Amino acid sequence: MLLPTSLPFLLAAEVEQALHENRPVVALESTIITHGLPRPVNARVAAEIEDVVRSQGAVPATIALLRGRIQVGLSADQLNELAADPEAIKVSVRDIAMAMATATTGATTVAATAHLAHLAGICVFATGGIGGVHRDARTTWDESADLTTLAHTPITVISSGIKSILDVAATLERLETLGIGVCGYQTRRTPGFYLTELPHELPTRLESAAQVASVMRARRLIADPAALLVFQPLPADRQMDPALHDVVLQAGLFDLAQRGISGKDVTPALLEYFRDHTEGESLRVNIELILANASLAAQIAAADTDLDRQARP
Ligand code: PSU
Ligand code: MN
Repeated sequence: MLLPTSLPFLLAAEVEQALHENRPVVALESTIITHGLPRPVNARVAAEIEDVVRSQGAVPATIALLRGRIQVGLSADQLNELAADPEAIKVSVRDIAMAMATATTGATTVAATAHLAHLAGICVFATGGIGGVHRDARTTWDESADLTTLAHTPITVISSGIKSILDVAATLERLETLGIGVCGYQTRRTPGFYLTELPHELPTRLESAAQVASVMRARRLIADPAALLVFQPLPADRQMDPALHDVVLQAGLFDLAQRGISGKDVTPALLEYFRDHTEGESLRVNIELILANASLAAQIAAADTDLDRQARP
């Protein structure tokens, strides 16, 4: 199934063929599987995400490092193995080479997935929520490497906006400073991951996958070096109860501070706190939004390859 190449990664045959034939491919991150969702539900969800991409006519390429080898596209067995592995580490861009050289198994964050997907020639990537500026960044300097990587990685990322656990206003400012493209999918309000909308306005609203593909094309023409973020909100009747959300968030931030949790453990610990204190609501919402994003990503990837085909004589 996997073909060895001279590239630093192994490309699943199906992914390689789709890229070669200019058919739609959607990259998927793996940290959400190992660190964002609990075992054993994570294995089922990882497979469902891939199924949704396929049902929309695109080829899924989940990215991870297996014993130090970068894999772009995992087999069902590899996906299950990764989901079940409690030792799998969270790999951001700076960790990729370390993991390669030490034969470590790790799951890639948004930053690392974006980097590797772009290296493999994949233009569209789906995730749950991107990282950003944490609420206490003024003292901790905790800002996700997702932001700096996306500033110089030309890929389109479909997510549910900025996680409400972050400093949303600061994250929007940083996205502007870093020149990262931001648009709401059929909305002008910032989606807040668990929540359908936050009060913050977005600079642009796009209406369709075809329109997103047109923006992608224009960005290529001007050699825009940054990513384009497409924020898709959950329907209002599917979001987490905002009152429950606010209570759990405050308690969770306090709990993390008490336990002295910092660095790369913050995001997984806060997501876990939500899971333990919302009776499954955060898990339901997390799963629904990632599936919705995978579906939209596949439609955008298809619109992008269509446009590309039309543009060629
Ligand atoms: N959103 C989720 N679940 C996750 C993440 C985001 O719903 O597990 C992961 C992504 O991989 C993202 C990372 O890149 O958290 C951000 O971590 P940090 O804040 O440490 O950069
Ligand atoms: Mn961090």
